[in-house]
Amino acid sequence: MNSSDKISGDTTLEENNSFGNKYYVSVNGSDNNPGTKDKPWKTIDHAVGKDSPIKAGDTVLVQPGTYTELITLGKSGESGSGRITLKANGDVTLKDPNPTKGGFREGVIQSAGKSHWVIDGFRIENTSWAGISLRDAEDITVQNNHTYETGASGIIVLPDTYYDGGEQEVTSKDIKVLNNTIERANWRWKGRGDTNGTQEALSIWGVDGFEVAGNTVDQGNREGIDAKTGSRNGSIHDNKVTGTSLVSGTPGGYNGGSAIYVDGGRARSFNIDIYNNEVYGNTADAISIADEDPSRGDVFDIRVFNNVVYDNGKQGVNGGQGIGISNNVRDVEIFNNTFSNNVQAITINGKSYTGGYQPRNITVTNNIFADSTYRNGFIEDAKNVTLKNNLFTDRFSNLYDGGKRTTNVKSSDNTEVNSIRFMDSSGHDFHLKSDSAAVDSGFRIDPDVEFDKDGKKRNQGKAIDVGAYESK
Ligand SMILES: [Ca+2]
Ligand SMILES: [Ca+2]
Ligand SMILES: [Ca+2]
Repeated sequence: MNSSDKISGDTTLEENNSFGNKYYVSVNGSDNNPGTKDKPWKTIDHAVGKDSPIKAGDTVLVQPGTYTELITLGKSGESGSGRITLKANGDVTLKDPNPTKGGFREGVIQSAGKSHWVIDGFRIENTSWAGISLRDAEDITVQNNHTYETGASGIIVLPDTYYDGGEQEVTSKDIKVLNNTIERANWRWKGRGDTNGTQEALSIWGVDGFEVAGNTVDQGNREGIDAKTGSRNGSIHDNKVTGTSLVSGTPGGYNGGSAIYVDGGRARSFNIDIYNNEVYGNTADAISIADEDPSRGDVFDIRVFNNVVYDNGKQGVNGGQGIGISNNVRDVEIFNNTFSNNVQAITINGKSYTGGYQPRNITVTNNIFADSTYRNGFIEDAKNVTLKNNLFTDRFSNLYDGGKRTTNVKSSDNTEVNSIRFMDSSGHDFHLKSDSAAVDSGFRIDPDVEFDKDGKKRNQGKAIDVGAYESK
């Protein structure tokens, strides 16, 4: 945990600079104009292009209307108050001039090697590839945008040219993606083998320092939020992710594809916090920590807490994990989450088709595993796993099923109850009734976690409560 303010549940949006020049774009403008309010420019691409007069600290205000153009950031701002803001000044819709052509890396707002920007408030729809695509980016905030039916990602940060793995693939840093709605991403992707609509709804690829917070990700064809390929020192918090993986994996659309995904890929990925998210109604898995390329770098130092994870997976069709940890992953803490009505609440399984070491040093504490439809959990090919002080319901009376090749799996002080006593389980209110066994039954408080999912102080009453919400 880098700072305590990360867990308050509040998302601080970047404000426009009060100084610097303001420039305007209007559908009735002309690119021969000076870009003033009375004589605005016509195209956004001109406003942000390399020949535009805008400079560090300036703001480009785009007046209401629909703009059909590709917008390429042609210059960089400076850090702090020198950032350049591109902002929708009302309802602004951006469209791809050619939504059936344009592939990998194209975004209706796009950049390569540019820094110090704020992109704020646009609706972007019907694109051939991404909505917003930032390559080799530094210190850029993307906030309050709404992407709809993008061919690939709604928002993606990625390397411009280097894809061979290792540190060289980590080419972006200090990226914030805040309070956006990513709706129907990967809309061109029809299923396995289809080369259209690659990547994920919200992709953080090779980024050192990121915050993905307050976003809604809804109805993507592939995965939801993915921090991958060397992404590190970041957080994914206070997002809602639902309806992902509508056709992911195929056949039938139901195999694989996580709503929130950490994938080490071709580089080391580490120091990532996943908290306060609501992950529900996804076709396949909810949260997965994995490494698709164990030959180059592993995944470590991951914390998953205060998440509410329910109604994920299709029983009999896929694993439907609330959270899954797989091979080449170590040092993961999973605590104070509420899982309900998933196919499986948790799996820790290093059985690998790609190599790497068994998942190890995994602690699972103070979680609620409720009403899993198949089983609470499964542990196989894992080392040093501690399950302590979790509360669960299970018609088979098992906290987890143990498979083969496990070493040092410790299970203690886990409690089975007939009912968790949620406030309204069928209405998806997983706060606790006062007589819930989860109240005051946590075994410690993490010194870095001051608040519950609602931002309410932890450690009220006699002790911290189990699950994502503190009752009293
Ligand atoms: Ca296009
Ligand atoms: Ca790797
Ligand atoms: Ca308490």
